[in-house]
Amino acid sequence: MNRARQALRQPVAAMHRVREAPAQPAPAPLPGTLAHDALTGLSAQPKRLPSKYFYDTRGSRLFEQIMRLPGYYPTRVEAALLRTHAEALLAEAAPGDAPIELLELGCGDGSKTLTLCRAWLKAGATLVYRPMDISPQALDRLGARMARQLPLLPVRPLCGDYFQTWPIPQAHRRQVALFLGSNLGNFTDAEAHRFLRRVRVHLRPGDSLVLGLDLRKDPHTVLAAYDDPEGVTAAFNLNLLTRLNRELGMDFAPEAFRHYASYCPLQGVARSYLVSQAQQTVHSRVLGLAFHFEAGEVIHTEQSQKYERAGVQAMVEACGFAMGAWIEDRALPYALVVCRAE
Ligand code: AVI
Repeated sequence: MNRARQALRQPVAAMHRVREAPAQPAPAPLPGTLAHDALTGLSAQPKRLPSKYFYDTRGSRLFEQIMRLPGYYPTRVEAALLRTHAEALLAEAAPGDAPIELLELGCGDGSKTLTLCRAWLKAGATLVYRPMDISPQALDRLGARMARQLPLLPVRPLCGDYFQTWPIPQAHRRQVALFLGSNLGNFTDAEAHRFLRRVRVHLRPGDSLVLGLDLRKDPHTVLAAYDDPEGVTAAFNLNLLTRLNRELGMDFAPEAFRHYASYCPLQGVARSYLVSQAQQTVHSRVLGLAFHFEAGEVIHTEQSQKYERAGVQAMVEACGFAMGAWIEDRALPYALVVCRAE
């Protein structure tokens, strides 16, 4: 039931989180679960929800649509860089002719990597492609596509958490890890450092990590990427509430919230929010709790960091890498960065 309209007629809750009276007290959710993160995030001031929960089945489809939007430049620009600079990337990330184990952290639909692998095979590299993803369905789809479009490429997927499934390095092979799509930018600074350090621990000297990173540019261009007139990013953001309704027995009325995107050119951060359109109280059957929203109150749902070269160099060096090649699109600033494990 839509509590937004009902809440307008109720007295303002004194607290932002109210314990309901369940038949049985709800058990404390385990850290790292949606229940735990929603409980913590919706009890915080300001409220927040982690962006990793965007990607349920519908959210993943909406993200595929976002990547095709005219205003969402990162996917297009990165694909063009990989296509144009594939050979330079090979020489920088995997010099010499040792066989390469190409690990892709988060596999997507594989279209960009397909182009890269095709060019590397053509340049004479010996290559095994190891897409890593939490979703077995995504890996199956990708495997089928690769088999159809590049049958000469050996593909050996790894399903699960990157760091738990990371393959043991073999003496004669060089590992090259790919972390594309400016996915690093969705982490906080501390999370990005922790992630890079963990990658570094798994690589040996001579191995490398290739990052695709969105860079600072005209703020209007960045903002347009997160606030499309087609409304796809809004639907993607609001889908988070539908997911909470389904998985935590919540009664969010998505139409009582509105997508809001901002970009701070000083910090180089795009942020997305859901803004409560009325004073309302939302309940969770699973958590046995109610959460109060003032009209205009926001849930912070995503941040997308836009980088600059000096900051990237400091970050990768602090995490045990040496910065190698920096391949940049100057028209719509975006970079492929080779980070060498030394
Ligand atoms: C996956 N990630 C890098 C995208 C980004 O640009 O931050 C997710 C996204 N959110 C809204 N549009 C795209």
